[in-house]
Amino acid sequence: MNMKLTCRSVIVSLAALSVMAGIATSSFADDKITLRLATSGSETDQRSVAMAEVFAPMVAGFADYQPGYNGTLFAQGTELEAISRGNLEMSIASAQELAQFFPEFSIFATGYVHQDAAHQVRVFNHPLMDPFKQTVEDALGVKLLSVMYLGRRQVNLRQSKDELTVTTPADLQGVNLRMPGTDAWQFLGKALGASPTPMAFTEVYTALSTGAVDGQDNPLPTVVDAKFYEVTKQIILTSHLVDLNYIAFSKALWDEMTPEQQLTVQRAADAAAAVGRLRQLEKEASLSAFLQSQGVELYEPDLAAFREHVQGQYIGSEFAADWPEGLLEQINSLGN
Ligand code: KDO
Repeated sequence: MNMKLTCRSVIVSLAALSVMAGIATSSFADDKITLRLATSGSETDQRSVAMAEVFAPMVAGFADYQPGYNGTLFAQGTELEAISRGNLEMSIASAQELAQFFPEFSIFATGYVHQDAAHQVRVFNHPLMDPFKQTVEDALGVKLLSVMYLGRRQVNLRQSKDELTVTTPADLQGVNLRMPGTDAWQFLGKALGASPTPMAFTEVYTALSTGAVDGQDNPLPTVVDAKFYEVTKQIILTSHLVDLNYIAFSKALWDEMTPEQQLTVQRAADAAAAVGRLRQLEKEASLSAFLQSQGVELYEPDLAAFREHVQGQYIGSEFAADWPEGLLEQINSLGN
């Protein structure tokens, strides 16, 4: 993955591709298929923007892209079942949600495993991923098209650093940390040393503002996009999970499409994921100064202590028991 490509050069070349795709399929322009995408993310989140700016135009020759943001189409965590039942065509899914159906997916949601965005891409495109993709298609009727970069998750607290300084996981004992609702997320919250509270993403801002929770974890771009900085005072740069999402697509709909349409949808998903990844990385590298200007303190804890403690929690856990033999070593071998 040439991560040096600028967003503009990628979009310009993709626009040319979408024109060709449009020409190639203009004869089907009348019977367009509807592609509703459900996400709990906002319209301004970089994954949403990339889908609207890159994916939608590339498939416009035969498909009408209709995104539903902020959980308005389906509540967070219910999207995959909706696709499986034929009530939805696409979602921005997570390994943690897939782990609810297929426990072995928890390895892709394990703290301190993926090293960076490029590692995520190598893992998703490696043959080791094939049985995972096949299982999801066969058992759930969902096709995982591409991997999206969500970013390095950090611990974000209401308390100021003076009120609560976090150096090691022991300092998070008793902290009521909101985590998304699935078991894999709750386990990660405990592995960090905190007391996790399950809660949908769309409820987090209010819970932080009222003190219903002490904090949440998300990458810096999400903290800014969701305005969590308005109701929190510190960010501990744990980078405990280099997080990802998958562009999930209805397998039943995929099987009805022509090979040309399938190729265009696959290319559009890969292109949107690539543009979103570049933009998210750019944002992640540039937001600290803005957050500090908003009164949020950012600092690194004892990263070795966090890494050792979190990894120690997974070894021998119910989650690790579900991982295919040798898979963690394979994933690690694809790292830097
Ligand atoms: C969240 O709920 O904290 C999370 O970051 C989990 C992700 O898997 C993903 O669902 C994300 O929310 C949403 O896309 C909102 O950014």
